[in-house]
Amino acid sequence: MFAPPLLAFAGAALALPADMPMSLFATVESAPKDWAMNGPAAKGEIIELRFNLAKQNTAQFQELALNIATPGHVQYGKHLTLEQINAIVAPKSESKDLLFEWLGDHNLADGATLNSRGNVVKVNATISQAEALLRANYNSYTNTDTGAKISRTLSVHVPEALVDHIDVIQPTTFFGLKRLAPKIDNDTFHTLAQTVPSDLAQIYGFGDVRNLTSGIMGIAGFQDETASILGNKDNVDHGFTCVSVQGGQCPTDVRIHTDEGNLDTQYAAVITSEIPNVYYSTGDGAQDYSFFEDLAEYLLELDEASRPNVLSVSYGGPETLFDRSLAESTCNTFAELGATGVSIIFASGDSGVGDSCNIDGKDAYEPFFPAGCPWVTTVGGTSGTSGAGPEDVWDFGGGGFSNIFGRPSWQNSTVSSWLASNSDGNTQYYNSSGRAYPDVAAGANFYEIITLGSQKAVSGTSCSAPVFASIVQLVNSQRIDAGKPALGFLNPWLYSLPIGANGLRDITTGKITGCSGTPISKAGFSAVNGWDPATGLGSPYYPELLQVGMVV
Ligand SMILES: *[C@@H]1O[C@H](CO)[C@@H](O)[C@H](O)[C@H]1NC(C)=O
Ligand SMILES: *[C@@H]1O[C@H](CO)[C@@H](O)[C@H](O)[C@H]1NC(C)=O
Ligand SMILES: *[C@@H]1O[C@H](CO)[C@@H](O)[C@H](O)[C@H]1NC(C)=O
Ligand SMILES: *[C@@H]1O[C@H](CO)[C@@H](O)[C@H](O)[C@H]1NC(C)=O
Ligand SMILES: *[C@@H]1O[C@H](CO)[C@@H](O)[C@H](O)[C@H]1NC(C)=O
Ligand SMILES: [Ca+2]
Repeated sequence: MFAPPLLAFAGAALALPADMPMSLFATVESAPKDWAMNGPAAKGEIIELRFNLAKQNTAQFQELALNIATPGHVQYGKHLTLEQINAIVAPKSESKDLLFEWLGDHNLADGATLNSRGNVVKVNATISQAEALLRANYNSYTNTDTGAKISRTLSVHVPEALVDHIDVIQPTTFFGLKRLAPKIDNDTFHTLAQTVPSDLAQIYGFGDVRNLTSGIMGIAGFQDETASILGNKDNVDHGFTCVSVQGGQCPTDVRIHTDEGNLDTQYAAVITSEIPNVYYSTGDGAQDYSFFEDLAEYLLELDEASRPNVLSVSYGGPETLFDRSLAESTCNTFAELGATGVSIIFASGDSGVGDSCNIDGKDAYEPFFPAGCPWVTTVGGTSGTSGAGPEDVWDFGGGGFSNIFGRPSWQNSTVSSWLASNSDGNTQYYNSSGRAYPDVAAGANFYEIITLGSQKAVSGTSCSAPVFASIVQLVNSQRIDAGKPALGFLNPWLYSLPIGANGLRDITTGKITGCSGTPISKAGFSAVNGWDPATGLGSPYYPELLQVGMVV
């Protein structure tokens, strides 16, 4: 980070009038229901304000990113460097200049920093300064579950002249991403059959994978989920490298008890074996609202050889909880990371079609984010992986339609066909024009893991994501050995494969549920022949996926 030279030349061209009109930039009606208001925030409290400058040419960039991911296109596989991406999307220098001028009017320009990409400005301000700058009223809130305390405002303003120059201002109206890791249930370890690595090897066909060492398998960790370097019992010796991003914790002891980190790293290691695994333990930063985007920005800044080929992420939360501008900005950053050649894999969530199933006072299915971002590959859950299968739907796997992101072209005909024959009804409860997910599925039920040195079983699409991601990494490592580029953003390719063969096995029985205790009856989506919003295109079958993955 560096402080930019301060606008020596900016005065005449850009001057913001002292009495400049202010425009409403963002507002929410109230705090989310688990945040109780305590009264005004302390005027002297310091918060780190973050401004994402507006990127340029987003549509043009996304068309290019799509071409790069579309088999048969002349640009397929021609991944971009960060410099090439910046050349298209970097904010106008006028945007930065205007922002610094505005900050300067409030004596905040001197301490402000610009990241090396030139799109994020941060500055520490007192609550009084932030309130004057943003014409805001910060109150102090306490989370009723965790006791966490934060200061937020229900509305934020910017000078009219700056509205189009800024994409995101936080922390303002967004209450943060806390407690969004999918639930991991301990389940009944002693009475039910567990899914163990050898089951997955048999069902997904990766049992006799040869010794691969090329490429990097990436696993994301957030919210203080550290991971033990003690492997699964079938894989005791195989570990990972932990990289601390933004102050995230790396294990100092092999006996770490966080389940999510252990699950993700243990199953990635079991499947990818000698391929280097990197666990990106990502801290919250000054506030806790932007860690998905922060990790994506971190990975973009790496040189190509140190970037992972796949990033497995088993975290997310209801789309309604996210600030819309931040969700859009994060999803756009995922598009950039995909265009550099990284396959981003997210868990679809563990609440079926939703928990509270109420959006803005209306009964509705509750889609998940980032599961509903069109630039990631979203993995739903299956059952039946303990033993030899067959797989059916894991009842709680997340599935649905985004209310923020529209249906992307690569799933248009697939989802249109499903809509035309959909027999689940309840169409008034979801937005069928939104990006539909999941894209694929993998086992979510009763995975045996090692935590604190002993076995336990966990369930969730937190299991599914690292398994699908690791199988994609196996293909990537062999592509790299063959001198081919990694697969990058997967979806246009996956949706172009004939359904039910060529690497993905159609799941046709079972139904995801959700909305229990709400007025919506028979909520859920059934698995049917072909794509469905319970299991997507189906679960991976490695030998076939490798075959088609090597010739694309
Ligand atoms: C804000 O203050 C914190 C705590 O001193 C520091 O870690 C952070 O780097 C500061 N941010 C900026 C933009 O100066
Ligand atoms: C799972 O087990 C741990 C430790 O055994 C316990 O602290 C935790 O509350 C349990 N979680 C659930 C959802 O039962
Ligand atoms: C796999 O290859 C690596 C690097 O060549 C080697 O260190 C390792 O021992 C091999 N593992 C097995 C199981 O053959
Ligand atoms: C439905 O989804 C579209 C995006 O496809 C969005 O523009 C629209 O606002 C959504 N409608 C509702 C009611 O959320
Ligand atoms: C999406 O698919 C439908 C049905 O196949 C078709 O009518 C429509 O033109 C397609 N839209 C786009 C943007 O391709
Ligand atoms: Ca199906």
